[in-house]
Amino acid sequence: MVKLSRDEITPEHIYLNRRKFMVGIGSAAGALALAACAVPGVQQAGGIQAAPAAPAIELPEALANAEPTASALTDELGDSLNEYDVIAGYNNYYEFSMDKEAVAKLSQNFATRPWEVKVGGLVENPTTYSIDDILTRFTQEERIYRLRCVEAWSMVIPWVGFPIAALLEEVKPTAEAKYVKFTTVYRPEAMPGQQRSTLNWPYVEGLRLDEAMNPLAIFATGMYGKPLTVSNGAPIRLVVPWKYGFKSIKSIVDIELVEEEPVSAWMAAAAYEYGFYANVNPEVDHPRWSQATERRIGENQRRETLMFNGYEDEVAHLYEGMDLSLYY
Ligand SMILES: Nc1nc2c(c(=O)[nH]1)N[C@H]1C(S)=C(S)[C@@H](COP(=O)(O)O)O[C@H]1N2
Ligand SMILES: [Mo]
Repeated sequence: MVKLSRDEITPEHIYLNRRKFMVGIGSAAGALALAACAVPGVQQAGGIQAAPAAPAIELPEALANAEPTASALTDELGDSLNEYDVIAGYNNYYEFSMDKEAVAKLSQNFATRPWEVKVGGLVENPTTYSIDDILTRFTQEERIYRLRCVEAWSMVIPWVGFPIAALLEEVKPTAEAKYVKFTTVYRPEAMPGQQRSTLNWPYVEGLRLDEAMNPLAIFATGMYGKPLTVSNGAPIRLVVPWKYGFKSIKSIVDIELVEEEPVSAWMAAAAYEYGFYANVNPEVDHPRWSQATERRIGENQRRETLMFNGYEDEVAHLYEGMDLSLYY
């Protein structure tokens, strides 16, 4: 059981194991790709910067027992990373349990191999990928992001993954495609929560195509330099850091490009409380609680919630002309 104390604020067991972070060859193409995808914290004054190059990370399953590793102790705002055990042991994953501290144990024997992800709908190249295809085909890199749950708690997590855009560029959405719909695996015999009607299973989420193409939106396949735990959504989940955590759907098996706005599992359950956009916004309260502040796991004091969870510079342009108070 995870107990949160002040002692756990500092992640002591971060190993800056540079050998595992193979710095990619500094090709012009690599540098351009990095410049185009403005990772917060990476200064880009005056055009292309030589360093840091996006480090490629390999995630063989054998790394499941490795020490957690991360390239930094904090995010770009200076906030400490949460500890590996806390991130892996305090989860929202209703397919297993509504008790955040019960998910890790209940999910530990869930099989994530073999695993296929089917990508179809309004695309030129419908493709079914095996998870091992995905791990080798798309360059995996570290992204340290804040995760802000709609329940007003948050963490800082060093994910490993790759941009959604990289996968969409391979399957080539057609001109009619406006949204991306993501679906979680349906396996009620192995997911006890799916035997109850808390939500309409399987869990579904969606993004507008331009949101999905934003460089901050990733598929995560790892965390702290290791493969994802089942509790964190193994083998592949979404991470959309400027939106409430429920948008970041776990254990994805189906991706469909569609014309109409998808109805997410949470919209079907309570559209008034959990809208399609669900951008982190301290000024728009949940009908039942304030969103102005949050509890960072491991801290005692509440802290102020940031507009778009602190990623305003990267994503505000996506919502120009929209009345944000209407898009919970
Ligand atoms: N399939 C599925 N995905 C899900 C959820 C879920 O219950 N089922 N919970 C969401 C919520 S509410 C949050 S806050 C994040 C939590 O991610 P974490 O447990 O990796 O921190 O996962 C999201 N993705
Ligand atoms: Mo959440």
